[in-house]
Amino acid sequence: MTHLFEPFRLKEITLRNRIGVSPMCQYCYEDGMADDWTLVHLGSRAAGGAGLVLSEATAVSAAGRITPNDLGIWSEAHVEPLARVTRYLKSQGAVPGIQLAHAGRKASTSRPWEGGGPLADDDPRRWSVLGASPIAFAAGYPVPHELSVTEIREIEAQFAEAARRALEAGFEWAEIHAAHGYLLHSFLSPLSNTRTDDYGGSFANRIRILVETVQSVRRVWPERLPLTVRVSGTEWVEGGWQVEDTVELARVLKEEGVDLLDCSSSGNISHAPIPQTPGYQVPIAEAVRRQTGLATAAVGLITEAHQAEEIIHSGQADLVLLGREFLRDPYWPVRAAKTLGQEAPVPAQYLRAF
Ligand code: FNR
Ligand code: 531
Repeated sequence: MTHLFEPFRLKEITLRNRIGVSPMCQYCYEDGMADDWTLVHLGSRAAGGAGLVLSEATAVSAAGRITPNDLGIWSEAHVEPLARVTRYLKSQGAVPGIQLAHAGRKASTSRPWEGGGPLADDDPRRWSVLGASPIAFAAGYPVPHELSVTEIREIEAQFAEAARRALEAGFEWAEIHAAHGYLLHSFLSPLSNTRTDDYGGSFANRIRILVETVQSVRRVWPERLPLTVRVSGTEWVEGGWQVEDTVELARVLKEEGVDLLDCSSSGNISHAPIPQTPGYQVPIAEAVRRQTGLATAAVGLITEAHQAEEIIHSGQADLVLLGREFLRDPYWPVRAAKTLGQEAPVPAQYLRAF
């Protein structure tokens, strides 16, 4: 048995292999409602053999969307359309996961194929953006409203409410999005958080909103189900969030009942140089796993079967998450199994094709 195709048990959930679909925004929804695209897009990757299928960033409030067309779970109406998807994912042997998100100061933008920047001042869909401090993400972006403590607590409660709905919708894995410059990440970094109250300044203060969000979600998310966090393990710039901070944060989150850290990077500093080499973020997952014992997921330019196998075999991470490669090939797990001489998770209907 290769390591990549060994099952992975976390709490009472067992993934059939170490391969996950990384969250990937589709920006094609009306009022946040999952639809046929969600079913086919995620469903085909479950049929293709992924062990874990993570939804795209799913907004915990309308204000927390990146674009007007984000997926959402801010109302009860969102539950059944999502439940239709989780039922199918489970029927194909995959574990359905949801990424709970709030875009913070990077909200109210257009879709990538419509330019991707802030919605124009005269765009009726535009809304005001929120953040740790009145510091715009980049030139041309709006200066966010600095959240009050009361508003911070309201957002923490929105994450918990979203987790409750996610449970209702049949998700078995919840990931809190604290990466890529969105709301929770923007509190972590001293480059985007210059607050002088209990949510800014010291490391303990800058991680407070994330810790409190984890605590509020953990109170509603069953102990038997994995609760994970995606972080940007480094911002790739001096004076920004560093891998050492991530290791320290991981120690705290492990104590708070987080079961795995999903280790991405960047997204908070618009001009930061990001390496584009195979597995460029794997060392972050490795550092966290080796120094804290917390399970980790590695993500970022993981495209080849032997590369993925080595990441798991060498103990750099417990899971590999694939983004773009899974867009190119929903059946990547089948091909990887064939490459590694492993029994392939081929749907019976397709057996003659592989
Ligand atoms: C992404 N990514 C992303 N990340 C995240 O945490 N939540 C999300 O909703 C999205 N959305 C998204 C959409 C699209 C179209 C792409 C290409 C990427 C980042 C993604 O999950 C992954 O971390 C990166 O793409 C790096 O992995 P790959 O693509 O090199 O395997
Ligand atoms: C791309 C991205 C990856 C890593 C760092 C910064 C940006 N993604 C991020 C996505 C939205 C689409 C672009 C999210 O995290 C929601």
